[in-house]
Amino acid sequence: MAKKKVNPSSKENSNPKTVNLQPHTEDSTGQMMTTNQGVKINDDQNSLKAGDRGPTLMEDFIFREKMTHFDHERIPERIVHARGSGAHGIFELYESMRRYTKADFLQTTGQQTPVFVRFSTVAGSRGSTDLARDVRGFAVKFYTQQGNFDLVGNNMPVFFIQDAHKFPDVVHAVKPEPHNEMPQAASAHDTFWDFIALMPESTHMIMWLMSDRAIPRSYRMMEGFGVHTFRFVNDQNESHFVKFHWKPLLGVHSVAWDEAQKISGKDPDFHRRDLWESIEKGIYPEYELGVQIIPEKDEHNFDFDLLDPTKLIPEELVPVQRIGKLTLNRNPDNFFAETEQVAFHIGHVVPGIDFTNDPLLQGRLFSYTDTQLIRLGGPNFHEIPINRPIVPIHNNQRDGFMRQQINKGRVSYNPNSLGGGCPFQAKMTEGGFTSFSEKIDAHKVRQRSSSFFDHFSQAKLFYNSQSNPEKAHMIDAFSFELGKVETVAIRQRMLRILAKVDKGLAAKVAWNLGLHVPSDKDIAEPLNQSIPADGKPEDFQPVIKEPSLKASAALSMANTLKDSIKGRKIAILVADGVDNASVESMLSALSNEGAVGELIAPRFGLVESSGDAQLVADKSLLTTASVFYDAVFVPGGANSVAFLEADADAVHFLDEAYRHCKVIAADPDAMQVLRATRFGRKFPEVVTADTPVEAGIIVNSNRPQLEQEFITAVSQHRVWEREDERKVPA
Ligand code: HDD
Repeated sequence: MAKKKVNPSSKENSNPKTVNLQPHTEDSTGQMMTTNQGVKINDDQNSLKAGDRGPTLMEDFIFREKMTHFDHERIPERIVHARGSGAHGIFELYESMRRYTKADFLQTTGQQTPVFVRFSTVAGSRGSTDLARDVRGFAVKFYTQQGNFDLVGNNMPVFFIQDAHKFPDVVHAVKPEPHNEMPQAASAHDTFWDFIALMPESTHMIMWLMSDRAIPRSYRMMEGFGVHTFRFVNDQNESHFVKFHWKPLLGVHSVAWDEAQKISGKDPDFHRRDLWESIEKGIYPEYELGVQIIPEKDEHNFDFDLLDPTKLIPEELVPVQRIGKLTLNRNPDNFFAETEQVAFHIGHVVPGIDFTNDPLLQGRLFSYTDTQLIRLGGPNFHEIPINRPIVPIHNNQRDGFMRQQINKGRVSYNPNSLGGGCPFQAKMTEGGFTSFSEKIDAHKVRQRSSSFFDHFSQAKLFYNSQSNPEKAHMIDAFSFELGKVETVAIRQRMLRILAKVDKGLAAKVAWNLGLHVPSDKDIAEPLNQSIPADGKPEDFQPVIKEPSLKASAALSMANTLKDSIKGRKIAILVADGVDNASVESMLSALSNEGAVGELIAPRFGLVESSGDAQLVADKSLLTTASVFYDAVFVPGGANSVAFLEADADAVHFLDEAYRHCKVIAADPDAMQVLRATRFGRKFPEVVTADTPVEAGIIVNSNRPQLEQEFITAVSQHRVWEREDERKVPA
């Protein structure tokens, strides 16, 4: 196996996990082809035959080896989160957490820990679209000096169910229906909403799932959450409760639903490509790690249960402290070896981090190892390079399929005298893991605490916290999803649940579905829901209460960071005769802000500019579409403008960008291209610096002003208010 050459002074080599992966990394550059036994291969074109037209010989070990390996290439995909994309990176601590935890990687300011991150959708298969309306996984493996710590979170801070016992049910309900395996990567079907309408505890999560959070613009622009309440334990054995957050430095942004559906067809790898290309270009995705810390004594001070994973702690009640930064700076060398074989487990913790009795968390502690056993084929999956810790492993576990480690000596038990008692157990002071000694004195029961029965107050809090455009998107999302449900009774049941969150929301969805708005009497009726066989429905009804907060700013994407266009993609529509100076000036203004401008021409090849310079088209109108860009610029140049104005694809490009609320800028002499669109028919023919056209439409004869206004407008992400009046049928 040829080792990949590493420059000893390179950044790659300073990452301990990259160094740890090196002995397992192969690079065939300049090498001869061999069998898996290392025998050089002379002919990789033909099998061995009895005569050139005769049968293949059994003896052909080269053919047999090649074919057998190929026949066994596939492994089972993950039961959930099958579709994912990974990246390597570094976590750097800003602020020591020593007061709260003895976790080594959270002790010293400036300390760096290598990480591998996998983002995913939940419901779809491995080859499904990135743009499904779905939860996104955000799983981080920290390779710490005390062993691996996995923070296996999502981009939503709550979950569908309160008890892991219901996980197979919610997953069966959302996956394609078992009789006909439809639909793929979509929750818009009967079985999902049948289950949800019978599970009021899902209501809060459903609000998140029907919000724009479920259709992120990029993995770089979404939050992450550990969801459960965990524990930090310090070296005095004192415990604090902790919630983990990831806050993207580019803010939290989404695409429009119509855009998502189109991207799904035109580039189902959209998020994967965005992550890959950003890292290749050095525009590294960055997220700050936030913690909400709650002293043990405050456990019961909230109007919800800290152990209930359908609840979040509003940031107004417990602020999020940002304690470090995650930077993703290296793409994997091999998708299968790294992204597919990485095995996360919520039970991979290090001293200083511990669990709580959240019943969802407790059940997850079983499921993750169990699933790797079938998916990765046996108990040695921790030896797969991407899963290995950067510290050595010493224990008495032995053998099993695909064992890699060669354990020396005759001893594989403890206690022993023949091995000098090795490997030793580590004292607490030596970093030995000890579970937090929480006192438990209880009856063994299959029950749920009544403190888990408030299913609507935080769903209301979430809805009330949304901006008007966000609320409108949620109404559309519910209407779309329930509109795809064929069983009318399920739609009706769901409307009753929505009415308990917000009557206006229920009324608007009911209108779109052509159904009656649930009456007050309907709303007051006990809910039909899942209960144990001997349970009385009245004992299981949700507690109806108002949220203690009216709204929480952190829950709305409208309040997110909007100060940068770093990593944004801007389309520049050009044709022969385009004003070269305008294009160059815009490209450099964008690049100074870390954004990427792409020239889109009617066809590939060279574009002759008005200044006789030749530009190279990055994309042609045939191979790309407005849905891949955050904004559009139309430069001047008489011939280019005349061509684009008459080109249906160029006009459609602009109309669609407008429909998806994107910022559009143009040189004043390109005004006629805008006037050829559906939205620009009434725009003035002449625009100067003093005549604003419309929000999000930037035309200005003062060039520096035009660029500045464009950059500021793009940093605002979208002009959602434009949706109030749907002018364009795109
Ligand atoms: Fe899970 C994968 C996140 C509840 C059982 N889960 C998986 C992944 C993420 C999450 C991000 C993909 C990891 C990767 O990229 O390889 N899961 C969550 C979150 C949950 C949650 C944030 C609720 C707070 N999960 C959950 C429950 C169970 C599971 C309640 C079962 C009791 N999850 C699994 C699994 C998976 C998984 C079946 C499939 C593949 C894998 O583990 O490695 O074990």
